[in-house]
Amino acid sequence: VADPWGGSYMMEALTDELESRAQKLIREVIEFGGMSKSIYEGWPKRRIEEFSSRRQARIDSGEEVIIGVNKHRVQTEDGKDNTGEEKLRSRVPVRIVDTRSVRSEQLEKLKSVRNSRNNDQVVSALEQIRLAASGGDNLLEACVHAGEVRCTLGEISSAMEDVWGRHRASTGLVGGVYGQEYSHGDEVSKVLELTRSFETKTGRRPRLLVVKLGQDGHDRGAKIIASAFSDLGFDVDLGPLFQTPAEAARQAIESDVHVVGISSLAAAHRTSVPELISEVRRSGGGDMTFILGGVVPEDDFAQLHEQGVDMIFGPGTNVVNAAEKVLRHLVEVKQVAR
Ligand code: B12
Repeated sequence: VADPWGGSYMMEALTDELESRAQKLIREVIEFGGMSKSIYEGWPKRRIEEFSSRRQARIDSGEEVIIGVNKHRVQTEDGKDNTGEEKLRSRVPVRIVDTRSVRSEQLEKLKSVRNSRNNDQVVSALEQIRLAASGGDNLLEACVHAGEVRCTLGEISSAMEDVWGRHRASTGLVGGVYGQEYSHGDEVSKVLELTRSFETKTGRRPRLLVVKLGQDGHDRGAKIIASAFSDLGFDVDLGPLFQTPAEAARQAIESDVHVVGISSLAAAHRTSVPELISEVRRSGGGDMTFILGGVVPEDDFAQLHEQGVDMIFGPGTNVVNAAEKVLRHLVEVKQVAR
């Protein structure tokens, strides 16, 4: 059979729906003034963030079922649902990457590239990129030539940055989407009640800074957490992508937050998280709470806790439950609002 789905009403209906939804989005982009303009104004980014917050709320409220995540979860040996840290306890061996040795190996390679190339060719190739970027010449051709004479990616993009400047992504949050979409009001009301009582007792709302460190560009989870915690009554700051631990620590101290939430999906938590915590402590933020979310193997938990991480939340975390746990930790363990 060449096409087993040929003539299937279901398949035709699905492709028809896909096409009409895509056409709707294309019309919206055209009305906005084209794709370049929409990207510049942050329209696609906003739409993606709204969609991911809405979807997270539907998963957390159980309206959308994902087997193994919010239904029929793997059980612990004593028959309880595997949630939170328990959920991350895998029996699969994980490859440990030593980020410090990766960094020094990369620096060595960079040094040998720089020592073995013709510097005049490099200078001229980078100048050609600047010229192409400021005029209307073919930039791709200039970049290919720069690669051939062994310019590094950093040098190539810095040459363009000389002409165009550096893009700064906005870190604004989409507000209200998570709270609105979460249909079972009880859990949300309970957390809102806790945040209100926290504010009454301490004079301010619980304040959370969500950060992404190093080269980890997975920001969907961080943005969902920031938007949802904000809808749950927290005062939330979201750091920019690619912060160093020292930069994030400075932001935490300056914003005088109760909680620093690190979202890590690129396996650098073993070095970046302890660096951030010791930097915050060195700067006088000893009483802050540190929470970590994302892809963190179980084998690392004990060490991270020893280094000062208070709580770890893995993939599949229910955000309302997480917010409640964080609030209880602030009140019961840290005694912030007693
Ligand atoms: C989507 C995705 C991408 C997207 C990211 C888009 C974006 N803007 O976010 C793209 C395609 C760009 C991408 C790229 C890469 N990815 Co990727 N990616 C994923 C994927 C499939 C899903 C991540 C996600 O968004 N999940 C949905 C969100 C909502 O979940 P979450 O982040 O886990 O957040 C939840 C919890 O963890 C927790 N949480 C998270 N943060 C925080 C913070 C706080 C404070 C709290 C309380 C809770 C919390 O709450 C959230 C809600 O439940 C994962 C696999 C997976 N299933 O996790 C791989 C994964 C993270 N990627 C991986 C890799 C290797 C890469 C690349 C290096 C691939 C490559 N060779 O180029 C690049 C790296 C790019 C970069 N610079 O970082 C690996 C990382 C391996 C590791 N950590 O050891 C993973 C695990 C896949 C795998 N199994 O190998 N990726």
